[in-house]
Amino acid sequence: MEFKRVSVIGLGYIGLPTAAVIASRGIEVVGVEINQKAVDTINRGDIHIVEPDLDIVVQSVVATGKLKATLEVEPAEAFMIAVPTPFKKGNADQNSPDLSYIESAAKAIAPVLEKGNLVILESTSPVGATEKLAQWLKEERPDLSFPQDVGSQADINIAHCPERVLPGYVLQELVSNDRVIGGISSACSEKAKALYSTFVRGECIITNARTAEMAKLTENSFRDVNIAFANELSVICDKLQINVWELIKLANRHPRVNILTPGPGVGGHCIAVDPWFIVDSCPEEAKIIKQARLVNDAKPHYVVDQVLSAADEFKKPVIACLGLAFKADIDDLRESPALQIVETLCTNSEASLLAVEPNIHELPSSLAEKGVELVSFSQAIERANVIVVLVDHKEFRAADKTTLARKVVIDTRGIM
Ligand code: SAJ
Repeated sequence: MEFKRVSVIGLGYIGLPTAAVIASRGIEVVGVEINQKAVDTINRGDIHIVEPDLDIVVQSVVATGKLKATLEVEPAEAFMIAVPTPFKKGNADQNSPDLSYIESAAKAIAPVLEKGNLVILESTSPVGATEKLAQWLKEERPDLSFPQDVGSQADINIAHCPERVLPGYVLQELVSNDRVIGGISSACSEKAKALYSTFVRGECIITNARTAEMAKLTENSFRDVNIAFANELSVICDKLQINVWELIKLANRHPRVNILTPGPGVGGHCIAVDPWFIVDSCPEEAKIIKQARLVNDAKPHYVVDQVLSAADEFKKPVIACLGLAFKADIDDLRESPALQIVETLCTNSEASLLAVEPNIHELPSSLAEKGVELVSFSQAIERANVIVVLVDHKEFRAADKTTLARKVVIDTRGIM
């Protein structure tokens, strides 16, 4: 099965690297994006997102004409949908997935679909979303047949193949990770496997669409639950006056124990979102998964309380917050517990606030407007009496710890 022309719908953190990697294999790729600025940037050979080495790959495939970005969907043999699936923010303890971007993508693809085409849903999705995608396409194109069950043969092939790459390592992981491929029918799975085999060196494992959907949600929920365990331990240890980092190191010496690392909360666009898709489908059954979300979401508030009571000891408190990104060594501040903590401190404290974030040059307006200053590590240590470690960036890990001797240090990452 040869693919000459592939379309990727949504050129964001997953779609753009996927489009560029496929194009680098010599396949013509048409990337579809609703954001005109992103289209122009990509067609100039530049990128609008931060991911190591992606600029080099995009520049080269745009220069050779293998990748172009457009606003309008064009005919292709395969369509890969990589659009966001956020949740509709509800109450703090109930969030439902918003599939409207997938629905819009389906409506955009439908007019150009031809017999034999393959449509792949890459976006992280609740169980049943791939079947819904098939339904939306069918409503738009009653002239074509769509797969119903595992044994069916149809004009259009539909599969779910969730992305599983780690931000910061996307180009390596896109190629080296194993892929779970869940076709609505066996024929869909085989066709999708043929497409992924053009650029994936890991194994492509076939299952059905519902299992593939659940596999992705399970991976991120597994991590969320395990981080919640570590976060809960950190709060228990504070109360019992035990050093949680030493405790975890000791417990992890057991050959069958591997506790993750506590932190200021769980950020990013996946781990704090995906477990809710399982809770939304099975609210009565998903007890641990839901509780883990609540434990991790409560951690930033716990850190704020710790900082406020430390600052209370000073007449003129100066608080330095080390790190704003959602995890180490990246510049991504979106959905970051560190940012949430600094924003809350701005509102709840009279203290002067300093922020150190080696990966950005300018503070987000939510902090700049409230008088937070972006300073260097050494300036922060000199001026602050309370130091809060929020992200374990390499610069902080390498810092000379003796400079902190006379400070109150709240180390949410255990690096000091
Ligand atoms: N974190 C901790 N303690 C830990 C590990 C992580 O507090 O021991 C925090 C991080 O600081 C961060 C958050 O969890 O705030 C998430 O970071 P992460 O590195 O665990 O994951 P992401 O969100 O960058 O990427 C995840 C990955 N999923 C898994 O590792 C199971 C990635 O493979 C997925 O492709 C991605 O979600 C996604 O797109 O779903």
